[in-house]
Amino acid sequence: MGHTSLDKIIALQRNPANIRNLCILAHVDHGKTTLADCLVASNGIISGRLAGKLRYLDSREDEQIRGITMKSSAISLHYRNGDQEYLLNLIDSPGHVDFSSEVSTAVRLCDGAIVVVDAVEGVCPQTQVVLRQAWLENIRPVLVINKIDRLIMELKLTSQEAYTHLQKILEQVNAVTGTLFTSKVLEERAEKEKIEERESGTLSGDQVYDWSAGLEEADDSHLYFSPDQGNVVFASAIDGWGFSIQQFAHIYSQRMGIKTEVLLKTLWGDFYLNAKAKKIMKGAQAKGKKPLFVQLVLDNIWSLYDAVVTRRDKEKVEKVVTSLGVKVMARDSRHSDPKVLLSAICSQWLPVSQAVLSMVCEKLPSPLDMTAERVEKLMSVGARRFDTLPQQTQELKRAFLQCSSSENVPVIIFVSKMFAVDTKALPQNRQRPLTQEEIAQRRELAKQRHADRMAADQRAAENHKELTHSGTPQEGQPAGVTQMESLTLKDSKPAEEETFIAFARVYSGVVKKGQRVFVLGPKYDPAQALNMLPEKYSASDCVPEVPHLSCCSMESIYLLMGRELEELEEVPAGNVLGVGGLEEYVLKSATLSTSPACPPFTPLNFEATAIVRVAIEPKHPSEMPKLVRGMRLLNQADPCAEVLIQETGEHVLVTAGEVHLQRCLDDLRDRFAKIEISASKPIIPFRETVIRPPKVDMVNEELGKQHKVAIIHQVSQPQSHINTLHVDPSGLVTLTTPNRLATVSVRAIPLPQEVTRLLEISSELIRTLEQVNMSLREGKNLDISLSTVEAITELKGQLESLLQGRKWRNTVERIWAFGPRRYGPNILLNSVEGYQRPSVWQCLSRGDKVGEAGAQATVLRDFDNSIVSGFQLATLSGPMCEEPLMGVCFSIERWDIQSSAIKVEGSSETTPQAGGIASGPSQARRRPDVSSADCYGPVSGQLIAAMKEACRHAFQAQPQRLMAAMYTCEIMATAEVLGRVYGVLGKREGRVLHEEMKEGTDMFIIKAVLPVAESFGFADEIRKRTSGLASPQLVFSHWEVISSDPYWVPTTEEEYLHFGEKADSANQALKYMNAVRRRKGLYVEEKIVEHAEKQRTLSKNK
Ligand SMILES: Nc1nc2c(ncn2[C@@H]2O[C@H](COP(=O)(O)OP(=O)(O)OP(=O)(O)O)[C@@H](O)[C@H]2O)c(=O)[nH]1
Ligand SMILES: [Mg+2]
Repeated sequence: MGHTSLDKIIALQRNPANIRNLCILAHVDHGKTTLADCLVASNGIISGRLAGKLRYLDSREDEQIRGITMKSSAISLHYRNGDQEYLLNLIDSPGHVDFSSEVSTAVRLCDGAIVVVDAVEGVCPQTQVVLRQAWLENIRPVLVINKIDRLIMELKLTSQEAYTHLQKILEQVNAVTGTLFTSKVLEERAEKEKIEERESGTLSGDQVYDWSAGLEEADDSHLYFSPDQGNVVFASAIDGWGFSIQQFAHIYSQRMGIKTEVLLKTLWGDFYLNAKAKKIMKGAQAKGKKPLFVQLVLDNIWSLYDAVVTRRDKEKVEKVVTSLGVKVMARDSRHSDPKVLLSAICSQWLPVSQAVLSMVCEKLPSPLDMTAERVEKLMSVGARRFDTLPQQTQELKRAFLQCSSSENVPVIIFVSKMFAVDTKALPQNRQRPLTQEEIAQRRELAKQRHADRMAADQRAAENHKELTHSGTPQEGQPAGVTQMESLTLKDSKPAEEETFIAFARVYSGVVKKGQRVFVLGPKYDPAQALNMLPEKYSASDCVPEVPHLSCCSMESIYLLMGRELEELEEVPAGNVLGVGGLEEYVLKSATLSTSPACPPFTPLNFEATAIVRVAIEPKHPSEMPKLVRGMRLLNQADPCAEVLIQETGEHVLVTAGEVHLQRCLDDLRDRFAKIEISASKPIIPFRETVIRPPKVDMVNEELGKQHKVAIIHQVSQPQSHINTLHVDPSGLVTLTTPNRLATVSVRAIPLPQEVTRLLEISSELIRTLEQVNMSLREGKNLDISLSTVEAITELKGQLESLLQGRKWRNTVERIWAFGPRRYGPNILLNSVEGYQRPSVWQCLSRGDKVGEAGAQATVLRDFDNSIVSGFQLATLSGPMCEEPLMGVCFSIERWDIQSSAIKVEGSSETTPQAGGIASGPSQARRRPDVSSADCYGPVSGQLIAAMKEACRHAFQAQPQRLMAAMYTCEIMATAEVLGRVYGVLGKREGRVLHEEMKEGTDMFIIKAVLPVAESFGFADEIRKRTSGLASPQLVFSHWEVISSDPYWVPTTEEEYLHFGEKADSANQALKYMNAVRRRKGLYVEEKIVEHAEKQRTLSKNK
């Protein structure tokens, strides 16, 4: 098949029923790009011989060198299936965890996905992740089990064993889908019940829950992968073959005279052929017969491999070739590598592109089949419910479902990422051969220009003459001016070498080149805008004053063809496209529309957490502006990388992992900044926490009671606070503001681990909660969805059940705030006697209990905010090395303000002083007069500082620990290299969680946790030590307390004996802490000269 022409593709774009937008998803190295090559080759874009070797869609140099894909890229293909012609917009995605954000950007634009699974490795961690992502975006998957050749050549399985193995893989994949489905059904059912419950009033107490209901009703058969459903292809992309059982059913129905439908049902499964009775019977396994699949399908392939590759049996091969009716070129059959001959035969006999593409056309939905459920999900952002959106917005749902390209529907586009291309490579800048007409036209133009120039010269000469004669300059101007203009035009042409193209899809309407559209930011609210804008407002009017809304014109639109772009005039609904000219308006993703009623789409689901940070600076300080510009471009070009300027002034780049980091640095150096840069060692994040006093010392000896007290007394009292700070032996810290008008007493308590974890995973929810509270305080009423309320109630319930016991009585009700940044994993607790503060859970008691809440009439005391701010500051950077705190509860036990302080502020007349009476006599005596308070500045500021200091001291009064970020890693390794993998893990403080053998292979899967701090170079080291046989995938998992105490000094006899006097050799926590302190320019307590005497003795002895 020749190269499909652009006109053909443009024609196909108009028929959404025959468009398939799909992506290829899989674990790293399972063969996505190789498969894509085969599909691309079927369109004649690359030669069939190179398919699988070229990896055409890996267009970056580093992708080719490393052999992994790093970005998703799209290509449009044409396919004829029977009498129908299809347009396939195919997106290849990366499988490496570091780039999983690229998968998110791809999945959003598609309706279906090809999930590729390696026949040897089976379901891997990333396979599960991509299945989940496809599920979350409601797109339909089909399965390709790739690398079947490895079962033959590497594992040397028999066809029967291979069949069992393939069955297992299918089971694994279906198990993942099953879990996703079950959880969804249960969730939906719970939701439905809750709504019913609300509608029908209260629930009767003794209702019986029937958990199985719902699962049985819901039809899930279409979800599972099964060859007889036609949604599974078995393939070897590298050898160019692949088949679904449909193909074999057709072949054998002709040959054996069995109906195709019968074969379709029986080719996969426990069926066998009874040759005598000429019947297909059930129960192959029980009777020890060969299943049909083995006999009719696998055996053929096995014998072909055997003849061509293993035995190189020329005669047999010739026989096969003639019986299959394929043509083999002489140079292929003579080639020294038998694989060449093999793929020449196979790719004609069972072309993989044919199998995969026909499956895609038949099984994946077209843009017209978009479900209402998916549309609602896309349109309802955050906590908002779809039915709370304005009427006009809800009407847009029809536009989505129709996917119409008529002139009167609004245009809706979603941009999922921005990518940079070399400006020279854009089609408008590309040089192309001219047609005869164009050449003629140009000739005419040149002639004209020449004539003009001659005339102008003549005129100028005359003018000159005139000038010298009469001295009037007017006449001479035009020529001079035009010259100037052409000069400035040339100069002002942007010298940008990178142009940003938006990776996008049209959901409704026709996109035209040069069209003006609204750019809707993620926080844009259509309800607000519709109120503010005049009716029938269009994007071509001037820029309106609506928050998060701007207008732009789409300067150029492109067809994405892998490495190349083709310029288009218009793109109808249902297609993937590239849009140029948005770089000023869109940072990473955006929604574009001609209708202001369109809501912004829900943000992409990113699976990866950006965790590796490096500080970057230019080699030559004068090149700073270039670096800043380069980093801005990089930020735009990468969906996951973050660029920020830290409080310290450093320029910091945050990436998902080591490989990602390397790619970002390369991009920065070679494309965006084009300067030499130097990057710091990765900045490893830590958290600071307190723990309950340990029961044993460092040599595992029981600690006595008096010892614990000793630890607490070690806390030194800094000079500046000598008069105002008091620490009591139980760890209660009391601090008075410098003007001695306010006093706070704070105690730090470690939170149970489960609570910390819960707070951590609920941070998004807590942020929503905080927003709701904020707007309640401002007297606004926010529409929050039922599910959000449920989620908050559930969080509260979970916290209550986790915080049990005397110490935590009523804690949950008394929570004052979360921190840092108001949603972090630390708690501020109100233990002030007599201070009834509105609870953070107040949004829950809204609605049904209005009267009750009103009756309680809890009000905030003055300066409540200062206490919260002080707590936020204290939790943002702790005293150990200024890293954020985690898992600490600060309980405020006393809080007094002298009434004069309030008068000074002049904020209120007479305030009820809850704790005022309790203020100590000493403070009362030293109470200064109003004028002297002034020199300390506003009370609120002093209180913030005092609160922060009090928290820090309270923190230091407890045993302090660092927390390290941990990766989980899954390593697949063969038995021979297992020992070495353990060696590397051990050296880097990794901990093996479990190890199991992968069924049917000699591979072990090791699951381990590893501190991020020790992970740099880990993957490389493992790969080197095992000669590439094992490669780990690191994913951020959680924070873990480092058990050693960084402040520990030996105190007992045994400890001296065990660790020596300095005892600084084994203290990992101290090492980490000092490294962080040094990086931040904080004071590090250490001796520089070590063992000086010893060295002298050594030299003397020589
Ligand atoms: N034996 C065998 N090897 C294959 C097959 N398909 C791909 N490979 C090899 O597997 C390796 C990875 O292939 P890619 O296509 O780059 O894998 P990928 O899934 O695109 O990898 P990422 O994009 O990095 O996630 C390459 O060395 C291919 O040659 C196959 O069918 N059989
Ligand atoms: Mg790839």
